[in-house]
Amino acid sequence: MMKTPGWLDWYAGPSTPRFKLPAGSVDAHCHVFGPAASFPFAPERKYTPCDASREQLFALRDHLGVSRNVIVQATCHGADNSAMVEACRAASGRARGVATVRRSVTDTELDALHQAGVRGIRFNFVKRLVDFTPKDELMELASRVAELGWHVVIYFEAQDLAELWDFFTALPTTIVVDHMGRPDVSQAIDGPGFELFLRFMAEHEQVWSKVSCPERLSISGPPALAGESAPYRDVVSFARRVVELFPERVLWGTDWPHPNLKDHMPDDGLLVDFIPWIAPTADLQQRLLVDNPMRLYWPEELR
Ligand code: 0GY
Repeated sequence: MMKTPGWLDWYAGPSTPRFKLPAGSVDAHCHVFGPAASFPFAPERKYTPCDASREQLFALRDHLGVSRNVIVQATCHGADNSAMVEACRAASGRARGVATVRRSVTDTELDALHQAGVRGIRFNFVKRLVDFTPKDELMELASRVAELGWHVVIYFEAQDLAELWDFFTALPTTIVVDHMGRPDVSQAIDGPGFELFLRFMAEHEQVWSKVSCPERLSISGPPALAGESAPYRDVVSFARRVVELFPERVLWGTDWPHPNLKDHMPDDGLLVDFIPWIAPTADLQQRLLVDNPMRLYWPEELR
């Protein structure tokens, strides 16, 4: 299948991180793409990626020293969750999933997703990735999955938060924001955009955030060589602020295989080395990487 022109393949041979992840760490945001020959991409997709199989994801997991994955349905697979579900099944309890479902999904299908390890659904408001879905349809789906104890993952651009605020805060589930709501890191950290996001979290205890994707948000980019300075240094203060203000409601993930990046493909080892810059103490690291994702995705193991 023809990839989208200019599509960057994921970084083969990631470096070995210097930062040693705590035992039981979870990569709470990653994807699988196809392989297209077994799991065709959705006709309504906005991009055609490279293949990125579950075996390759599990190899990365082991290389980085991660214990578990949360595999998020990517828009290129639409509402056909098969590639993600089969990856969860193949992980033998070491993966959970976040699905995309439409209003037509049956209770039996939701139960089957739950059996496979799915614990959430994703609502995507990024216009370059998906067509618009009416909010009443999304609210209906949220109410249905609330009964299963699932949460809703939301992906949006910073400039759309004000308009979506009332809808988000009316959702009847825990809400997990992708990539800190995509702040503009060229703006001041105490500027109106990021202040609004911090207020969104401060005023709503059900809202969690992934402090992921520095490579997507950064303007400075990675260092030329992984060295003394922080990778993606212009994102550090933003992510660190979220971790320090809301240590019990943050998650971290690689976002492998990094869809739609135009400038560079990140070294996943460097993304692990970003963590101590944003979660500087062992206590913050333990919560970010282990305690929080376990509470959200594997609560039965904590009882
Ligand atoms: C991400 C980011 C992107 C893509 C998707 O589902 C997707 O297609 O989420 C993006 O292009 O910003 O989190 O993977």
